[in-house]
Amino acid sequence: MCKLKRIVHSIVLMTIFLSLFSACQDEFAQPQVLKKKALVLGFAQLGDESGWRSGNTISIQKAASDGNIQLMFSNAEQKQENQIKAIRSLIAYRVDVIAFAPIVENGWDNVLTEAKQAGIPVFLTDRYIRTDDAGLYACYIGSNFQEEGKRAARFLKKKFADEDRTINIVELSGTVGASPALGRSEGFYKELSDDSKFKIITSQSGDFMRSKGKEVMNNMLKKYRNIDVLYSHNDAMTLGAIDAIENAGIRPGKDIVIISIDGEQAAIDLLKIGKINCVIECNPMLGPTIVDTAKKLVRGESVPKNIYSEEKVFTEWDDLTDLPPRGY
Ligand code: GZL
Repeated sequence: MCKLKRIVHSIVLMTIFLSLFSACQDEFAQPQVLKKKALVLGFAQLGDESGWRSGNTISIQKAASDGNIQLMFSNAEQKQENQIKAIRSLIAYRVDVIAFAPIVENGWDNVLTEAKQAGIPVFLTDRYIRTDDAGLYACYIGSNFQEEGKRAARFLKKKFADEDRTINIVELSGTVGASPALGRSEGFYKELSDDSKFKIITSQSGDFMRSKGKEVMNNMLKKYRNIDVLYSHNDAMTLGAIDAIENAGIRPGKDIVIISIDGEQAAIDLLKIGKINCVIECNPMLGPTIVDTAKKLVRGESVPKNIYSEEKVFTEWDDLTDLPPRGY
């Protein structure tokens, strides 16, 4: 091989060597920037029974996406056993933190003890549990249901302030054993207890659902001829009850005064046209607080035991012209 060829050959070999070396050097010189693992929040939702619940779910899903956390979400379709199974799956998956809306107050100690033994923090949203061990959950995020019930009663006292006759009230209550149903009754009854003219002639559960609200109201109208007030624990049942009232040829909001809880757009629209007299807000938009609380708990920070929502009351006396869209 002539001298020139030998020189070209060695230049080519050197070039190949240098490019290989620099590639290796790149590999070692740039330590891999480990991608930070996204926080994993497991959420066991109770169902999809009302416009409130749909709004609550959307709020949680949007907040998880905005907060760059991974959400493992399940819907128990109104069955406690499904919620318990979902929480057990989240424990097995070893999520970083668990939140759930307990459909009823009782029956959670065993599964929450399992989560505690697995070292996974759990917090409650939207509904309370009844337990002797408050250490089983980090906090509660949601409404004060007794206060909502009291607000409903205060509206009635103002509405009937000038009447000294008996005021007959029928109560459409929520899911039996659920903390919003228990609290809304307790607060309502307590606030009315100092005025004997208010008489609750019956209380029946519509399970927070429109269809059952209509069915129960139908039966109440057949049994009681002298209903002055309907106190309904949520707007979904109220919409069903109004269908029944109108089918009976009775004027909702006039012949029967109606108080409803949640604050869905549909209820506000009926308030504006006089078919409902008072809407007590129950705020479903808990997503941002849920995500913020999940991050704090995973960082080992302490949080308040109860984080209550800010809520309003809308009445027939208010100017609702400029009220923004409710979003649920
Ligand atoms: C209240 C929530 C209730 C709503 C209903 O925080 O749990 O459940 O008032 C829903 O609309 O079904």
